[in-house]
Amino acid sequence: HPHMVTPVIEARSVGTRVLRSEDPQLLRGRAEFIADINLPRQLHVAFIRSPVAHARITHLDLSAVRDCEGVYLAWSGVDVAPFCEGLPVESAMEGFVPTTMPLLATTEVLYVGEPLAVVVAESRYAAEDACELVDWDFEALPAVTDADAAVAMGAVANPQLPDNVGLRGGATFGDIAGAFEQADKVVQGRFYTCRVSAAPMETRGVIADYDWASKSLRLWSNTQMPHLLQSMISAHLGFGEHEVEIITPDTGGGFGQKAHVYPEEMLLPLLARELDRPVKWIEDRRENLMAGAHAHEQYVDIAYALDRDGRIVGVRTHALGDGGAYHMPPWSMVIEPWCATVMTPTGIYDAPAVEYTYTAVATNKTPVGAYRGVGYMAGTLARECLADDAARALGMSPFEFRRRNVVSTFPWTNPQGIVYEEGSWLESIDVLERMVDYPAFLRRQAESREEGRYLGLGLSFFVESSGESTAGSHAHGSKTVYHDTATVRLNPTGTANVTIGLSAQGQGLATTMAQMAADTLGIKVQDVSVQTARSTLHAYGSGTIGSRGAVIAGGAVARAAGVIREKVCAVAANLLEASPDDIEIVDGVALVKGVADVSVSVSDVAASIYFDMSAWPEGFEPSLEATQAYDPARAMFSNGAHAILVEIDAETGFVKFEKVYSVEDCGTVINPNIVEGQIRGGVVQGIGASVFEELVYDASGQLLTTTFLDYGLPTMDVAPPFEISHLETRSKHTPSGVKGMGESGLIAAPAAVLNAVNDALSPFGVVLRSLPLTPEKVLAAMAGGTGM
Ligand code: MCN
Ligand code: SMO
Repeated sequence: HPHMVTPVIEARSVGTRVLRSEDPQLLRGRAEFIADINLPRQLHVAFIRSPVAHARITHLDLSAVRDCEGVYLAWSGVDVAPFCEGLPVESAMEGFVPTTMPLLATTEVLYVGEPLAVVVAESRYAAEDACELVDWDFEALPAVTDADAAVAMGAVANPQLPDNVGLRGGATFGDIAGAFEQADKVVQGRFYTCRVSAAPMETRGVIADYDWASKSLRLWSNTQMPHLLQSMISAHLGFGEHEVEIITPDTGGGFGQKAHVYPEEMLLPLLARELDRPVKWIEDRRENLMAGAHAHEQYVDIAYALDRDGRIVGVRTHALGDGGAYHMPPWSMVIEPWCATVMTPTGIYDAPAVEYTYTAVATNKTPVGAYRGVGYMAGTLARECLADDAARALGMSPFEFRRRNVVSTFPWTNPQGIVYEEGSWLESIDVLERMVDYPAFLRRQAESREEGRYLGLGLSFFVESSGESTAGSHAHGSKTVYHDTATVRLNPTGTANVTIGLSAQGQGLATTMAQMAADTLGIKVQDVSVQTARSTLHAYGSGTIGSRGAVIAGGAVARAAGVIREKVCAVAANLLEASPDDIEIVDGVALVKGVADVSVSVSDVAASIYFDMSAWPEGFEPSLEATQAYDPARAMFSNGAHAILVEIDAETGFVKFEKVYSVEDCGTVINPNIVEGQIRGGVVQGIGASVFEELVYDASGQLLTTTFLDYGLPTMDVAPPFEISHLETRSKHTPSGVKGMGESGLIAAPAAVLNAVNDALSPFGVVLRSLPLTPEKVLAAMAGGTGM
């Protein structure tokens, strides 16, 4: 996109710790989440969900439900099918086997929690009570409950995927066979990332309101992808796209789980139209743990061929993902194993040959979707934990092994042909080693072992493909095209309103986009108000995913503000009798460069553009509102590392977190407070996914963890203190040199945790490779001396 000229910004608020403009509402309880919204005449929705993992529906009678007091409607899959066959997931990837997820199951249920029927009543109580009266019968079918069983084909999980395979693929780059034949040493391992939930603080929710007179549908959803939802509703339910408005209120976290289109979001518009009443559904926590997209579950088998000097000469990796019962719209069950292999095999290492394969299989469990750094987490875990295994095998420090293999000259093209334009990969090793004071740690570790205390330090280095864009997607061999806009309006008083096409779930986009706009316009950040995509009627967006907000929304804001800035300069030049090229704007004042006392305020310029034609230069077009799109020309990679210090309680096997050291390089940091908050939150989610969290199924496919008593989220009492260093290798391709970083914490922390635990366990001669690192597992390793 060479035509996408972006203005050069003189940073004034970018890089400073501007306080989040979002927080006053959030902290004072004045935010408006979807559950807070109530429409006149609204009715309430509850779902009847499958209690079994896999069965044929032999009998389903809703008449008692319908007869229940306060019930307005009850529908089964048979009632819904004429309106919509379901949510199809297709892909241009060769060999991809599509599925269609019904809005309500019709003939078979494929996982516990799958929606079977929907009930609308005057209250949620009435709806839930009525759900109890369903009269049903099932004929049990064999349940496929893990990926290995799916491959073994003892039973079929979903008749739409007769081989249990959603997609199988792979590729080889360089002489991989030669690398392994000639290797001095081969290290390898099978790593397992357990099934978890993003568990956002706020569960999902939908409100639909249809007006038959104007044929307009308003749909409130706390989705990360409002425009995709609008398109899906139009394509699959027959509403006019121009007659659908998606409204995203304040949202309490999405983390990828809300980056999908769900059956519930498709059903509520149909119900509102049918009943001519607004309908509301707020997911409860049990539903969220059962039916919100699950995440992560996969095995990664990885091997390094090493030469005599400890250099990686080949990487072989295979990921086997447990995708659950359907492709999760729109990303499919493939993204988790695909990202774990295609996006991560080389990391920061100069490996000349790569081979990967990936397989996504169906099981009778909740569909797996996106969760912060989807697939990157498993791929990074495998690669970085194998790096520590290799260092141990070579008798080398883990820093030294990485220094020996790191790429240090840029641009670097990896064996897959992906170009990395810049990075502080070597520097991040040096900085992290200094931060942890490695020699001092080794002394402390040795001393404490003598007292029967087991300390461990684990490292993890990452490269995050951020600023997800058309170019980034194409570089990785997927064909997604992204489109995002922002609108900037300068008001007569010289303040600005900005609208972006991305909805926000807590990332602080309103604050950081105000910083981008303020610096481009040359005004104070307090004079900019940002509206994130609360309504699809305004700016357009492809979704708050793939750590793209800073780069993409930031780029669109800078471009739109750049258009306005030029107009301000043109009028200021006219008023000051200077050339527009000689005008600069500093702190809300337009000056003639090099002339001290010739100036006019931006507010006076803005007022005259609105109200005083005499100020305009010849042929001036007086709009002070601009909409621009942005999609960067190149794939964008940020990088960094974490070192995590743990101590294992030898009595209980409990992993205690003493300290996290983080190095982050996301180019120019727009707001250090926000970036550091993203690191802390992401790393603590990574600690959760490595030690505390697991969605557990029994052998019959029953989900056992449906409350926060059974599903262990990390809380403040396990969150350790952080020390964070910023490196700033600017991108040449984005306004201000910004790169994204919103997923890095969760991408990289689990590898550091596993490496730390294995470092602590090294006196026992065991290596663990399977998450979560529960006290039972750690104690068994200490007692038995075998790895698992
Ligand atoms: N930022 C910055 N300087 C940079 C890069 C980023 O100040 N050089 C700021 C951004 O302006 C933004 C935040 O850091 O305010 C994250 O930016 P970015 O990396 O661009 O990520 P996105 O804005 O696209 O957010 C999405 C990303 C993803 S994909 C997931 S998943 C995730 C994450 O952000 N979900 C979150 N962080 C989350 N944080 C919260 N609180 N809630 C979620 O649901
Ligand atoms: S998992 Mo983030 O929404 O890309």
